[in-house]
Amino acid sequence: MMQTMKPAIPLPSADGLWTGLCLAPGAAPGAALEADAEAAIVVAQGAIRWVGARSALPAEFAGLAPHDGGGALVTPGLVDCHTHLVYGGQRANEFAMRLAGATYEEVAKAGGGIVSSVRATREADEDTLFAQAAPRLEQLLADGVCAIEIKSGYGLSLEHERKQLRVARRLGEAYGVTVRATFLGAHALPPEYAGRSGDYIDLVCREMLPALAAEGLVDAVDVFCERIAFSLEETERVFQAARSLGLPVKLHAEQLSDMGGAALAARYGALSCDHVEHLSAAGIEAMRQAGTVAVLLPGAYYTLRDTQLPPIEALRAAGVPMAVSTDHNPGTSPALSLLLMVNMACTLFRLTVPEALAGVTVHAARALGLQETHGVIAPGMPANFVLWNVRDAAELAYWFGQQPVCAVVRQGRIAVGAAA
Ligand code: DI6
Ligand code: FE
Repeated sequence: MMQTMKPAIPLPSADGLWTGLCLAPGAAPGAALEADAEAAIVVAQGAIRWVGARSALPAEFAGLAPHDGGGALVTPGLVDCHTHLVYGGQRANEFAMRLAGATYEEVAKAGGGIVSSVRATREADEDTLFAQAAPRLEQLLADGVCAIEIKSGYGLSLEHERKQLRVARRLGEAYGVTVRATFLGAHALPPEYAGRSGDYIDLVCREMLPALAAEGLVDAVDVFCERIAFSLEETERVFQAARSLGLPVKLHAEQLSDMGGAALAARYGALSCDHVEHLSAAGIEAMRQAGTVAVLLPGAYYTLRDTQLPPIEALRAAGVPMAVSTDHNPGTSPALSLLLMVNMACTLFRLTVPEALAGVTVHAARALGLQETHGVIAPGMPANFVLWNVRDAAELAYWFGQQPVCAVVRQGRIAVGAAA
């Protein structure tokens, strides 16, 4: 089979002593050091061994191979916790339709929308899908992303969903990046099941999900619960199938209307409820109790020129963790910069800078069930961190269209930049 992946050039190891660092607020919660104190990170065998004030560095690490950070600001590797990165084609034509006044729902009803990406995805073979997704992944990685979720949902049959999920796995291997593959078979009704959504949900629950899970292709299960997609009852059937296989769930919830999806998802211990523009007070309370993360997707809000803001103030007051993600997809969020989403989360949704940065690190990791390994810089975790060419963490939210990365350590390797 033709392999369209990049040649495997081994990246340099990040093992050694990193100095000349300034830790961003919240980057290393366990490390006690004063603001502006020089920080150091020890990486051994690809994992964080120690992090703290350089002045407190244990003598045993002093002689390790040096990496000079040159005063860079350091954050944990970013986590993009909601993407639909693997699909065939693109949908710029719909952008034009919407500019002419059509709504997302009208475009979908006119045969465009998700179903048009389904057509293009079914027509593409695995290598083609890989080759189309790879440059998009490279864009996200250049922004400091070290872990990413990739959903299926443009195949809508066992064969084509498998193809998407296999590409997601291959991308993770080829680029040395943590990939969580989420099965979103219940994303849209495939045309061959028109008028028979119950039968399609049967197929999802009885055939597609068990087969793909048995092949090790599924880390979590998602559903698009919406008027133009699947009902609350159908969503619950998929959740039951996931539960019987021991798989965690998440939900596209209350994006276009309040379906009560968040409360249902919380009852199933969902990792996250995503979009949540129309989330109710009852939904927030259910998420709080279940420890479910609210994933905010400003790229989709912006693209759809939505005016219904997610209930940020109420989520904040309830202490529901808020993550921020690109929702990269060809219809409603063709976004390829997680840092731009940080800017938009602040500007459009009025998150504070620390909230937005937590949203693409610690809370995003939790939205994927990766809180033990990603989202903060802590001893024992794989080495994933980013050196930024800025003095102040607020600059990460303030600039837009800029790429202030100076180095990325991903999975213990220097993936971007070569800090000496
Ligand atoms: N919500 C979204 O934002 C994407 N899917 C979903 O359920 C949109 C997918 C598309 O339009 O292709
Ligand atoms: Fe989405």
